[in-house]
Amino acid sequence: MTILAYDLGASSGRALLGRLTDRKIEVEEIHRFPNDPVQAGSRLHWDVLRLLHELKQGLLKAKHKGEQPKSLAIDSWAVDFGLIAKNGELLGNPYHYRDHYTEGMMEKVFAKVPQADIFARTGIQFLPFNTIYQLAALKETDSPLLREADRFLMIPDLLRYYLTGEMVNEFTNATTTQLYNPLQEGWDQELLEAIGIPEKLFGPVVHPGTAAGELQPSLCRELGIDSIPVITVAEHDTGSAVAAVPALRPDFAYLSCGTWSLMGTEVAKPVMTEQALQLNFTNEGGVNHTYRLLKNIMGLWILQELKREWERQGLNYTFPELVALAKDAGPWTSLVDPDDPLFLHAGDMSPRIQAYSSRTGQRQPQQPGEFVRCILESLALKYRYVLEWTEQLSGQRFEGLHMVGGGIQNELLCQWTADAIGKPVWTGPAEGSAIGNLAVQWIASGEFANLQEARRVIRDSFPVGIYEPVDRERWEEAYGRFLQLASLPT
Ligand code: LFR
Repeated sequence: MTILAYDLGASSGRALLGRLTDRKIEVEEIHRFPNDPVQAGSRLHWDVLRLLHELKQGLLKAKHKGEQPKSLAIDSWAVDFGLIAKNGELLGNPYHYRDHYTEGMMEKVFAKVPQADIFARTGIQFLPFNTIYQLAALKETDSPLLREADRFLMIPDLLRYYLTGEMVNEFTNATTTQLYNPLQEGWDQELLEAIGIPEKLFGPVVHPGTAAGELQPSLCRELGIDSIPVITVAEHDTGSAVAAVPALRPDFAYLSCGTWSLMGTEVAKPVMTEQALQLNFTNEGGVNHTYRLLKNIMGLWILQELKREWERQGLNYTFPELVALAKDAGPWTSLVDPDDPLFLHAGDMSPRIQAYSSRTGQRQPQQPGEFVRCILESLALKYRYVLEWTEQLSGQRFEGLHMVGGGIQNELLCQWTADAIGKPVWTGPAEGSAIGNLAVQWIASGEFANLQEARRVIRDSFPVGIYEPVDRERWEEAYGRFLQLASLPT
């Protein structure tokens, strides 16, 4: 039985066919496309209609292979959204969460609702680009988009709406808005009221694995295909990635590694303690009413931006070339906290890394290899920090760390992560989000009884890489220095 998964990341998207044969999953990537944000004047947008075009290309490619998928589902990055007018049309082009329009908005919202209160209602970490601050920014500027809006749809909700004509808000993404109350299991109406966002925009929330319509007849005619049922999965890509972690025990730690690094553990109930608030951990909704107690770490974004910066200077390196340069560069030139707000927005990263290094009394990296080494070592050390706090907050001890996502192709990072945490790292699958997307479609159709069974089949279907920690003393010493210069709460 063939099914179709669309996985949209912050820099590229893909369509994959999934097949289940003899309790083994096979995936075939049939379409891959860039997802380049577009700067238009002072605003940074997602090109959502181009994404819809690419979804259609995926359908055509499946058709040309003679496939008629039994179902399809979409997952993407979180927090971003489109607003729909009364006539059913999209108002404007969705903003990119790295746009500057939310700057200073967190503080303004806290003046209306205290920060601790927002956490007590939502359990969600404070990131300046959360949907709540984006909507508050639209409200503050009296945006015509918000004035005219009748419905709020997150990116996969919106694309699904284009495919099916039905508007449904999906749970895992809904939680990332910081407007969803997991204790009341619904949109937090008092919070919405306090920031002046009309409740009517928000529809009922459905969980992953729900039937959410069929391809519209007009679309089927346009492409010359038969209709396909559309399913909600964990439409937040991180939710899908964690669904694909091939862990056999319930108490496991994961690191979903891509543009972002998302590290944490799966919990049955959100951990909404004072300490979780202080450490800015989050509780994002997952499959089967689970929650992901995790923390966002800036991830490979800084490296992606360095690569683009050098490209602008005419220096074209591939990622493997950059990693090779890092390997050859001397260790510990400089360490940075990758989550310093300096690194959040697009732009030249090398002067920011140099500024951070000077500010903290370290030598400035000069050569590309030194910059890349600085970022990879710093990420590994930040992983150690977040893993230790995940243990504390969840009251668990992890024997190792599961790494999933495209970032596992960076073997140096996997090894250094093992070295930094002093525990084995188990890698795979690299296409975590897409495989988690497929798995939930198979749970919905009854092929898998539950998430545990899905994870067992994923484990049997994809090889797991193992990295054992080495060089412990040097990493311990570096960790001490890292904590000091990053001034992290310990
Ligand atoms: C990862 C991710 C993160 C979310 C960030 C922004 O792709 O979905 O989980 O915090 O993108 O949406």
